[in-house]
Amino acid sequence: MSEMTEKKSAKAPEFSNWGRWGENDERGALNLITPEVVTAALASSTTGKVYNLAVPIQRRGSAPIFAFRNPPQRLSAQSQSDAGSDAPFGAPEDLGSNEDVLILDSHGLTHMDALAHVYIDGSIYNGFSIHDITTKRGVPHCGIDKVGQIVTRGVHLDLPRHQGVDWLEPGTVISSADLQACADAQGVRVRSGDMVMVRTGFLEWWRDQGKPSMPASQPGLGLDAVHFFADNDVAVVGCDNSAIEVMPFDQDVFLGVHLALLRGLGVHLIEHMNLAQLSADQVTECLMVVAPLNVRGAAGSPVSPIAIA
Ligand code: UVW
Repeated sequence: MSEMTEKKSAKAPEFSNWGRWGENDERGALNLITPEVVTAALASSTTGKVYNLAVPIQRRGSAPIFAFRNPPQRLSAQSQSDAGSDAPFGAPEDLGSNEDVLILDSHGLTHMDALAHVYIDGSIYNGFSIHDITTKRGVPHCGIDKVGQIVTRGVHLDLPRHQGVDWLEPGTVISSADLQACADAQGVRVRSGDMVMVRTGFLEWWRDQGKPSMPASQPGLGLDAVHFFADNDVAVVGCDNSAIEVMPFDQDVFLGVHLALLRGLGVHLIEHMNLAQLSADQVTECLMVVAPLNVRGAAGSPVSPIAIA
């Protein structure tokens, strides 16, 4: 399987890190996480309490799933019902094993979007052509396999707590000023290479509503919020809602925030983060560790982001 490197003369978008780390760069703002950023991030862990920010992987009830995606399935591949099957190979009759087959959409529950996730005008981040991409091979450029492992400082911007509400109402558009006001109130200054996690309270609202199928309206980032991440050189953005950005889309720009962050700035995204425990414990800064599955050619991966407060 040859790796084509076809590149079209795509026009760089308004928000752009294209070329900043070289014309062949496929990792985008992850380049901001230098060894100095990693060692400085270690100091943001003060209590040693560890949080798993993923929702459970189960068919229903963890988070809403878009209708064009499938709920995850765990099927038993082997169980006590197969007991004795290894006896012909010398295994004792009462010895067996339990194993599963997992069928997971890469972008279902808590997941990371690779930079190849969204395209427009024939290209993804850094101008790589979408014509390299095939269903059999997947994405040869900017896939989740280019991420590796992420260790950096996490900044949790808890908007509902800052605004004195349980959650932001569906359709609330979050601006740069909202993010800055929350950071100021929390006494935290966002630094280059940070992972910023924005809590909207959406998952708590969704549970309170009796877990409806994908609500058409959710609070989330508006187009203006992109300035906050660009100005602060943020490496990764996470959110507890389904698409990072507000739904319906801000100013009717379809996937506008996805395009600006992933395609323009090369900022990876994590959706459906479970931020409730960080909120309960009022954690605003922590050490973050995220390792997506190293799936060659995938445009995203389920993740279990680990926060160490
Ligand atoms: C969409 O693209 C709507 O979804 P996600 O970014 O959650 O994978």
